[in-house]
Amino acid sequence: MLDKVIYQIYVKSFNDSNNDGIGDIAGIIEKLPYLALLKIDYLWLTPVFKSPQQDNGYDVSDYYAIDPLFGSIIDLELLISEAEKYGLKIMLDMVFNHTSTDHEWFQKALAGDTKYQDFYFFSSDKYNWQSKFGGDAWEYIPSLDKYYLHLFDKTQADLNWDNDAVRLELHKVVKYWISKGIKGFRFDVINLVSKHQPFCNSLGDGREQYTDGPKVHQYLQELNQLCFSHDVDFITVGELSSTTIEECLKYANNKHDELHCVFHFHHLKVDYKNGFKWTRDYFDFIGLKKILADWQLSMNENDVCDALFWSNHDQPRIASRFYPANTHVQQNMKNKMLAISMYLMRGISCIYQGEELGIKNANFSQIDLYQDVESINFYNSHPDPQISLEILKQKSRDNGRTVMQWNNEEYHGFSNIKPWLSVVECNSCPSFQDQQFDPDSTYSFYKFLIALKKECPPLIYGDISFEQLDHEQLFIYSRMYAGETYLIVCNFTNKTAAYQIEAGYRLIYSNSSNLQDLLPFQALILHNSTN
Ligand code: TEU
Ligand code: CA
Repeated sequence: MLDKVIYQIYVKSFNDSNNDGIGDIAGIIEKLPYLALLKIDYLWLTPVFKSPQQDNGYDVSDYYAIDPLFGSIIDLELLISEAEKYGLKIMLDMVFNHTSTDHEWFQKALAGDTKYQDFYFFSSDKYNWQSKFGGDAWEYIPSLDKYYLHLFDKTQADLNWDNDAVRLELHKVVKYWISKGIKGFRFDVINLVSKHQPFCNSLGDGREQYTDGPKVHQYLQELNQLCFSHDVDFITVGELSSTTIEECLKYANNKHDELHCVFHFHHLKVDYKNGFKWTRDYFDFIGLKKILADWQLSMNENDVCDALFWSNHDQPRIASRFYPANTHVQQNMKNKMLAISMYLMRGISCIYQGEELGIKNANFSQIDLYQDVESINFYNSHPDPQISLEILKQKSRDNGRTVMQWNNEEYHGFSNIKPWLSVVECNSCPSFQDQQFDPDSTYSFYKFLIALKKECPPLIYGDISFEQLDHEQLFIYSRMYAGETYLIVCNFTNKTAAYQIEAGYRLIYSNSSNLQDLLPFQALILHNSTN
């Protein structure tokens, strides 16, 4: 499993086959040759289920139906069978912490059906918890004189997993998609499903009342036992909000009786000043290294599989993050350095669409261009529109959601018409067309790196160790296996760093021909063998 590569497709923005401005399943089928060339193993599709799209599909109104925006069940079946011809397996994104308030269950609850009210959390009292998207997490329904819980948008009502009937329904959904040939799942915010009871007010924003709650491991073991295929190719990834290493060692334990691997986000909060997302121009490099080292070492020691990732649809683009590159050459080196620094660690590599092209942040200069509910809520709650726009340029989730840049046309070859979300505001945007045949491009490098890892057992199975965690510029780690060592040295900064290759090491790769110290964003892969 440690050798696998997952590629995340944000379906809405990948490829639009019928020119309505919205990416679709048939569009993914058209691009299977592109995906196969990258030599990835799994395609994780963000939710394609029926949804009012208040949170871009993370608000599901029918777990059995494909949203017509994306196509039909026939398209999905075709994708599964066509992908198989290329050796690619499909993973779906299951949003089980909540449903859309348009879901039949919630609608029945609203109409007064107490059976379905028990599918959610309805309460006569309200509590002071905050929604992750801003504002209160308990919403009042006058007709019932009750409040219901929504940890995200108010159209995303939290499901009551303590109700056996709810878990049974969710198991049915999982089994249905497995029967269609789905080979894995990503479970959205799965560590929030077990809430502490009885409810009470929080001293903070409420998160201690539901994060890694009392029965979460029991519920995941049950889901695993009753539903998961024992197919060796089957993969489950849990998305975990504000979790801990200790809990993750349980979620992804090596018996695999819960999940196979875990997404956790501490390393992507190192540019949150004082832990607060909506801030600018801050990057704690030493903090980043310590987080990566802590997690990697614990997971290595306990034989637990980590998910390695820099980006997803909730994150700004990694090419625009951390220290800025000053020239195109530096940007290209930075993209490669970031890929080396992350994907040669121990775990499943998870690449987000467009990362392999070095796509940058949206850089939208007007608020009307934003679509993301969280970004709009933030803007509306901030006193200074100019400052909040600048912050959105760095932190908005829409930065990661602009369309794939297939070519250099107005809409990047994504569609013939204006896409649902505006394209990146930039002068010369990196595109597949420009990079396809350029051996020095970010795209060519991703292909090289994926292939390199697959060929080198030490980079897959090797133990990991870290050096000089206090160094202000360099991130250094080694992977060791059967007498072989790979040493990875990355200059994370836009300044030259002093470094001398140690005796006995052979250079496997450098993203620059320079070997006198390390240029800005230079990275080395070195090898030493005692065999
Ligand atoms: O995200 C969970 C989550 O908590 C975040 O990454 C969230 O976007 C961040 O806290 C905001 O600052 C998952 C999905 O990936 C996201 O797209 C959904 O909006 C969310 O769950 C609700 O389903
Ligand atoms: Ca379309």
